[in-house]
Amino acid sequence: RAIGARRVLVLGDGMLVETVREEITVACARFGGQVRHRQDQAGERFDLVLALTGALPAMPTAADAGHPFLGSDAAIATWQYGWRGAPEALGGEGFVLTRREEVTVVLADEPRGLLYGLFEVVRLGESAFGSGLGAAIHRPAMRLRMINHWDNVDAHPVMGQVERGYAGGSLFWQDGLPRRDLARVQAYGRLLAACGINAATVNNVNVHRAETHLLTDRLGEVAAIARVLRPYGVRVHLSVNFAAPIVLGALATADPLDPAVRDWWASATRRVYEAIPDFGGYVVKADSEGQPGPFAYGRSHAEGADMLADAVAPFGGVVHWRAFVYNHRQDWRDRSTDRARAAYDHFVPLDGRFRDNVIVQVKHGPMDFQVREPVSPVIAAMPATRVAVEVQATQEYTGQQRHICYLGPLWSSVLRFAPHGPDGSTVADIVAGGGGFVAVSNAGADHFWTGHPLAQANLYAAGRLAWQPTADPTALLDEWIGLTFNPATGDDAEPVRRTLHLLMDDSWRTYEQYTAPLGIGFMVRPGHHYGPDVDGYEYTPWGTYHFADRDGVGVDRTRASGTGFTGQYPEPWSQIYESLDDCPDELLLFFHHVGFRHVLHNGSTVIQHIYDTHFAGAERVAEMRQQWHELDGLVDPALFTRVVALLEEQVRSAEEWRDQINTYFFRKSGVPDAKGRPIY
Ligand code: GCW
Repeated sequence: RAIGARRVLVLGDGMLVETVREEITVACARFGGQVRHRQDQAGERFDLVLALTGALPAMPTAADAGHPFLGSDAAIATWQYGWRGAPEALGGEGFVLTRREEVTVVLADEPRGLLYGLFEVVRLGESAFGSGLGAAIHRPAMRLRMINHWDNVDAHPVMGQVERGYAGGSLFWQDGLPRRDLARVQAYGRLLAACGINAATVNNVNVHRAETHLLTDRLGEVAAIARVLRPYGVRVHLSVNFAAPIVLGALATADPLDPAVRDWWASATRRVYEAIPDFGGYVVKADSEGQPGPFAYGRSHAEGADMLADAVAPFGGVVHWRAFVYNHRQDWRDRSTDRARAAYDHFVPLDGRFRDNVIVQVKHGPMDFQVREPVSPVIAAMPATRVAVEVQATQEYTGQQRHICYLGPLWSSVLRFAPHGPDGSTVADIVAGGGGFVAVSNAGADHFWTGHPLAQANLYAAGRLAWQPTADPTALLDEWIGLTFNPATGDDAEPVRRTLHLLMDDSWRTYEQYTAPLGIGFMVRPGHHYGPDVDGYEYTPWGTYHFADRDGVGVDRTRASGTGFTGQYPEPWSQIYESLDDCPDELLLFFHHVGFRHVLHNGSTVIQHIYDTHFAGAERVAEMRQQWHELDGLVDPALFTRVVALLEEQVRSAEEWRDQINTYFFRKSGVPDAKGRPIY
């Protein structure tokens, strides 16, 4: 409404400028405003001007004083040249937002910048038109802000249409066929642009048979999606099967050094670019959880990645090569294998051997998207390689979009982490210089996009943090609330805002409280990963995670007596994590095996902390259910009812976690709860 009720001038040409025009035209048609493509009458005034700098008059001269420029004479132009003369270029996606003589102005050098400027004005709402708006240059910290879909073409017999999807199926495919109506994909492109995301893979990193064909004979399906996302500045990338030359090309090998294999990829890639000229590149999960890779040919991951990098290089493409490589056929009796070590052990020796257009894509923690993990040591250990950090918006291990779990604070803590200590660069600095930020998508065909309507905030925060990693995650949540629960749609804004902050601000920590304690991770049911099962993985080939016995719990990852994982960190963290005294409480059991009566920095014993947090966490969820009920009648009834049902499940599940974890540790330790609460 803030824009749609106003007089707007849009200056410039290009597909994305057309998108901006279209957005404003629709808003104006709804709320009575007007949109113009040029100034028809001298002196005509506007409330909002969005202009490409190249579409502005050349130099403001005396003659321009009378020029009907933007309805506010040549002031803006003069000012604009002030910016342009400045050393800071706006870049391909940046924009200037300011207010001059009662006109709100967005200027960008490129159409993408104008699109992001539009969404910034949308975010600001009425305050974009108030005198308090200061001039500012906005530029994304990261060039690549990517979403990875784990969507399958054929519904997988175990994983379904979307691997780890909790949002009602794929936006792109259903039962082996592309969705015919791409209107939803178009709306998704708009949503992504509004969050600041500019790249997306559309298919699962586990590339099964049907999906392998997206590279060749089913490429048209990808091109159709790319066509729909393009006007929103979102480039499409594809997850590919490393064995594609065998599966699709009838070659006997996929050896990356074999000339026939290289030729095969070169010509397949050429055809991809013929169909999708702005194609982003490939994402590869190789030698990981059963996916094929270069190891089969005695080649390194650098040799594998570089071969694909050479294929996309002539077209400006990149290869995202995932560092999620570990032995998933371990023997639990073998105490020397530590899954946490694997990515570093495989990749750090290859630093400097990857082409410039290879991005090593690293999960934010050394394990697998647990509710609490240290930051992966790989991120700081490959200075000669472009590194991207990967987070999981889809809530595989954080409540599967049945639980409220706002992940902004978790991702923010990762991005702010300074691997070399407080004076060194942060994770955000490192990835901004190379590979950027990747989030596994939590969106699907669900009416509310994300299954749990409040999980939308995670998608939003992912994009916004990639744009501005220093942003306060609570402030981003506030933006999302403002954009989603809008008085224009009848929602009563203030109580909704208050209650949603109560429910969501600390929901990640609440989830942590009632699930796996003190950084230990997992304890989920094997396979689907929902709900508690303390020993579920303990004796499986996937890794052993907690080592609880009658005396204590935790994994000794020290150099002194454990797996040596602490040695993968630079100082000061290497020392901090190694030391039982210095290791932060929340990661204690990730790094150390301690007795149940070990005293934490917070003064509690490990066992009492487990009891206390589990009672507190489950109690908090019951309170959250109450608080949500206060919004009855204040938000869309369908959304209200959906969240009511999900909170019922969250309460049930939190109690189940509480009781299983508490009972397990009571039985192991024999130590009763100091407060005598029920344990079974
Ligand atoms: O978290 C694990 C998931 C797998 C996933 C894998 C990965 C796509 O359980 O479902 O596979 O990580 O990231 O490759």
